[in-house]
Amino acid sequence: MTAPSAVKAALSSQSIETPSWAYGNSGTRFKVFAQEGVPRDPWEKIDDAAQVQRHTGVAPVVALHIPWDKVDDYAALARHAEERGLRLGAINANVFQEDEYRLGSVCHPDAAVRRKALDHLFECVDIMDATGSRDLKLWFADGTNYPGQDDIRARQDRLAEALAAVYERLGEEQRLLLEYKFFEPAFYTTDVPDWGTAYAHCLKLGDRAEVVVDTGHHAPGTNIEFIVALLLREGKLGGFDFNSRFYADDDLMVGAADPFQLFRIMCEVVGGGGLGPGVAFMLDQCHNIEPKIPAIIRSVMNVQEATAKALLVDREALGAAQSAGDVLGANAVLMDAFNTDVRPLLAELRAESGLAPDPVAAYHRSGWAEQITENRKGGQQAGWGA
Ligand code: AOS
Ligand code: ZN
Ligand code: ZN
Repeated sequence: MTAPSAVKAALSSQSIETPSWAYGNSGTRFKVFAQEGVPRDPWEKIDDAAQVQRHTGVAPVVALHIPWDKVDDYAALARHAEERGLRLGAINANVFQEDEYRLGSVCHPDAAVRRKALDHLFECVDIMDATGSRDLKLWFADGTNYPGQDDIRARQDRLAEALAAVYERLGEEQRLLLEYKFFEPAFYTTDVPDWGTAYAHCLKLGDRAEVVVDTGHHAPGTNIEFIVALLLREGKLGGFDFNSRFYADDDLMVGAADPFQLFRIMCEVVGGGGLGPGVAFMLDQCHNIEPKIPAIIRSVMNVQEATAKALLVDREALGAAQSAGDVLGANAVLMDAFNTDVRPLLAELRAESGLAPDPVAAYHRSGWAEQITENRKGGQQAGWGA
C-alpha cells in the first residue's frame, strides 16, 4: 500500500481549475433559472472561486470564457485573482454564439466567416498574454446536419489551416488545447468529433498542442480511461473538462453519475505519470438547479476523492498479479482501493493545511451565501448551457 504521507503529498500538489461560467446562471434550452447572489461580472465570479479555494485548498485556478468574461483590463482581472490567492487558467474561446456561425466557424465555407473566427482566437491569445494564462482551450461547434451539406475533407483542411495560424501565434510557454465532442450542436458530422481527430491535428501542430478530454463528450459505453492512457502515453493529454453525464453532454457535477469511472480515469492518470502541471484538471459544469458554490466545492472534493483512491492502489501488488496472469487478484487490488473510504484521510490532510475537515459545511458556516444574496442583485447569465 502507498504510504499515507506520499498520498497526501501527491494530493496537495494537485490543482483543480474551476470554470467562471459555473458561477453564473445557467440552464437548458428550456429555461435558465436565476439564483440569488449570483455574480454580476467576472470580478465577482473570481470572488466566488476564491471561496472554493478557501475551503478546499486545491482549486487555485479559474478558467475564463471570452466573451462571457469580457473586461477592459485583463491584467487588472489577473491581479484581482492574485489578490485572492488565485490565478487565471485556460482561456476558453467562443466561436459558436453569433449568427455568422450558423454553418460553422473556422470550418465555415465562407472565408470571411473563417477570418472573423480566427480573429477571435487571436484576441484570446492576446488576452492570455495579459492574464499570464498558459492554455488556450478550443472547442468548436462546427459540423453539419445533413449528408452532402458540406465537404468533410475540405472542412478538415480549413480546420487545420486555422489551428496552424493560432498555433503560430502562441508564445513559447503557451499551449493550444483542442477539445472534441461527438455531437451537438451538429447532428450529422462534427468537425472534431473524437480523440483521434483531435490527436491527429495536435500531432501535426507540434509539442504545445494537446488534447482535452471532456468526460461528457463520448458515446455511452466509451472506455474513457483507455483514451486517457493512450493520450498520456503519447504525451498528448493536455487536460480534462470534468463533469458527469447520464445521457449526453449533461454537465452535471463530476463524480456524481459514475464515481467508479472517475476513479478508473484517475488510475490511468496516476499510473501514466499525469498527476502534474502538464495535465490541467478543469471542471466544465453548469449548476442549473443546485446552489453553485457548494456544488463546485463538492465537485472539487469528488475529484480529490477519486485521486486519493487512485493513489492508494497498491501498484506493486497490482503489477505482481498482472504479471502472474492473476485476473481476479489484479481486479481485487483495484477494487480494494476504490472501496477504501478516503474521507478521513482527506479530512486529516485539510486539518494539516489549516482547513476545516468538511469544506461544504465550512462554506455554509462562513456566511458568504448570505452576504452575496444580500449584496448582489441581478446576477449574470453564464452564456447558454456550457
Ligand atoms: C462544449 O460542449 C464544451 O464542453 C466546451 O468546453 C465548453 O463547455 C464551452 O465552450 C465553455 O467554454
Ligand atoms: Zn468542455
Ligand atoms: Zn461540453
